[in-house]
Amino acid sequence: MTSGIADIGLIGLAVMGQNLALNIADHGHTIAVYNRTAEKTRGFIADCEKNEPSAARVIGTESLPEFVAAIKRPRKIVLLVKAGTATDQTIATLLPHLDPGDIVIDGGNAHWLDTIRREQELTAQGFSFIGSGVSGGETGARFGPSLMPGGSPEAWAELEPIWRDIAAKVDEQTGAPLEGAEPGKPLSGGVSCTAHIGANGAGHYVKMVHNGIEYIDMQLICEAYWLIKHLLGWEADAIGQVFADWNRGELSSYLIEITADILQQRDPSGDGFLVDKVLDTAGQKGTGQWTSTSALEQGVPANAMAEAVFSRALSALKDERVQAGDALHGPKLPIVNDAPALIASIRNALYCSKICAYAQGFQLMAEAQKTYGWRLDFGTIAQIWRGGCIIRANFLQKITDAYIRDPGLKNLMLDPYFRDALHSGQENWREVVALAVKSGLPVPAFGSALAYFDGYRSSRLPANLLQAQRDYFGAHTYERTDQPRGKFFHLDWPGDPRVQVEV
Ligand code: 2AM
Repeated sequence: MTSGIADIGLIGLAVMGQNLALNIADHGHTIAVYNRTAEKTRGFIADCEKNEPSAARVIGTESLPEFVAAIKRPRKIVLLVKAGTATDQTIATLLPHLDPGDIVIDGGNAHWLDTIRREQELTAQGFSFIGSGVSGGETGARFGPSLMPGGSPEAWAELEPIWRDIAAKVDEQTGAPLEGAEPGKPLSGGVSCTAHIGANGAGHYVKMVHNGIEYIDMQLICEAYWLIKHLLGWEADAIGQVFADWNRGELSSYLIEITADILQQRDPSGDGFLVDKVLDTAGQKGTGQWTSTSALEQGVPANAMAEAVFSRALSALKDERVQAGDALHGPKLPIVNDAPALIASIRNALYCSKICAYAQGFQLMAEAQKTYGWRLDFGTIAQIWRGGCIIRANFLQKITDAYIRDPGLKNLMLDPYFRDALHSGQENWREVVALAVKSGLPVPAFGSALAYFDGYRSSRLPANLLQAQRDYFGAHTYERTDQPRGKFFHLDWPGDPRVQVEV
């Protein structure tokens, strides 16, 4: 087959695909684009010609042979089609047009097991496959996403120059995201928010955990907002001011920043603030659920992450909750007089809970690398989340620092920086959770994060009783504290200890 002039190709011209294509073109790379429905390609090319400084580097194609012929070999072809069967269908129609050595890059939100399967299938046929997490939504895709590629090192070496160019950038010294890119004027300099994550599905797994962390980060912020609203009775804009203040300190992050904006937004179609009119039912697309399912399957205690998913599920039961609100009664709300003290306590509760939530996310990745045979670099993962993506935050630099201090760190909470933060914040954290419980205000994420902290630091837990129960009804055996690990015993309960047997 002929070799074309495009440096890379892209299939799937929905919003993410269009933005990523423009980002690639803005960085001086020629890109061929294709979409199943050709009208979309024509519309995109027409828009480009009208509005985009880099239009000359975007080649619209209307058939797969034309598309493939336009790309230099070995071809790099990015798929940004709907995750799931659409990806498999697209790959199936594309493969007959490719040559050995060509590289297919899936930039969708694929399930990592699908990515592992696809990588195996394509490799067996002489192609390469990279599953790359792309985080940052439309704006990220356009001006710098966080990119989490998984696949063979050889395939990554081919893709790396373009991926480094288009990724978000952070300041080399401070790790702060660089901003100010415009159409046709990409950023120059800075450290790119991309790195080879690992083999096959590693990139999509890490992207999924990013989303799971995003769920819990958002839920924690919502609980902080709810406590201030109900315990102090403040209007949304005043609470927005609290978040704006928090955004100047340790909590500084994209999600805190947008929360301050959202809370201060007036209703464009009526009185008051828009947030008070937004229906309290949260949607979800599934990556939070995948994260929690993966934690359950691997036995990783990521309880706060799961609570964030369950909280959305509970929120969706709006009609039931409205009925239950009449039927089931809680305590009266207390009057809190010392607003500054309460706000400072909630801030500490939020920060401590956030540390636990991230600790859970990193524990999950640590287990997954054993399960799937990856070697993940946690400091680098935190680093590439510093720019472009939804959970970008100063905090992530602290995580990178922690893994630089100790690459074998067992749990983030054990790092001196995070340990000190937990020690100094925990009194407030406990007060806030206790006050919420007494007031009947739900704080599932604050509470489960605290339970994780207390459980993790307990050298003994009541699982002694639990294991005895298991032995009682199911002869599941137990180990003894006064015998070496690995020796198992069974008792014919209820009975005399003398009939205990080693099994
Ligand atoms: P379309 O414009 O032809 O619908 C997001 O839905 C993107 O995925 C769109 O570009 C869409 O193409 C593409 N897509 C969805 N299902 C597809 C399929 N089965 N085959 C190819 N592309 C698909």
